[in-house]
Amino acid sequence: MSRIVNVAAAQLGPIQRADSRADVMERLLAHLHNAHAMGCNLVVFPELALTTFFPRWYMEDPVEIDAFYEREMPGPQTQVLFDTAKRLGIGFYLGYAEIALDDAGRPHRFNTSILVGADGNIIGKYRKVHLPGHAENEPWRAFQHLEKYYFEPGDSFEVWRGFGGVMGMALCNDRRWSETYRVMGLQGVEMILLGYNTPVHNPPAPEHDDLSMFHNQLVMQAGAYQNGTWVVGVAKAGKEEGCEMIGGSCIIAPSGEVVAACSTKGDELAIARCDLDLCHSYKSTTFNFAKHRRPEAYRMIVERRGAVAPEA
Ligand code: CDV
Repeated sequence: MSRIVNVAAAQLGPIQRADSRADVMERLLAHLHNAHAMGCNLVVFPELALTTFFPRWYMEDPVEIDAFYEREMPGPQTQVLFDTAKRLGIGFYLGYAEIALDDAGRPHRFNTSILVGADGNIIGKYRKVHLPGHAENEPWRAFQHLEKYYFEPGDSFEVWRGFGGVMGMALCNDRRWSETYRVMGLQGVEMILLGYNTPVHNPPAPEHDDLSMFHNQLVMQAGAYQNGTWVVGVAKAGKEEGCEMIGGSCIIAPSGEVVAACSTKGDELAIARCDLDLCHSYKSTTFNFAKHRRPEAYRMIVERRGAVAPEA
């Protein structure tokens, strides 16, 4: 099987609250068609790609809240995406808000992504592990970030066989944590797909605002190089409901080099021909984990959560 994946980072411009699922679907379908016309076989959409980034508002009405979530995937409004992808023979990664019912019928809400193969079947599902922001209503902020209120955290980073290689998924804030990449690296990941919604302004640390694009690239390039994997990072960008979000969607090689990038803050494709065999020279030399890693020196990574400095 070919080890070349022609990938499109399918950046979206803003999705306003008044935009319907049908409006959004038209934009996703346009991306699928354009990517297919350019010879791509995998399209990567952003985090929460079907709606506006609703965790910026505190809501209490369950009907209002649940309107942002998908109860089934594919569902009545998303079936067309699966059908079109299958007809074109193109796979996709999609971020969305998920409601899942447990055995007792109780709802659980997750910030989720799926990987869909060129045959239209779901290869894997990932639920966001690192939920940033806060759980309480903090109305004094310019905008809120209530992911800890709206979602339960996922509990694992898995990888799946697909597209001729080993594929992994992550979502937004996950990209800032080296553990995200390393846990997948330890499972031989060759391409990590990652959607994000990142405001330029960081209310708890406005002194970081000027560095938001730098940090975006820094973490993804480091994660790619240190694990010898491709990384495809895709933004929902631009001014959404008054909140300015970074763009900077890009495709990063296992060398850590950016090989394709979006230049606008709107709907845009960045495409690259990704050879999964390029992972090998990093995974077998500098980052030959079996040869060079020393897990016995890393125990604190899993045993300790917060930092504890020695007493003065
Ligand atoms: N959607 C996110 O996870 N956004 C965070 C913001 C809050 C900083 C991010 O890490 O980009």
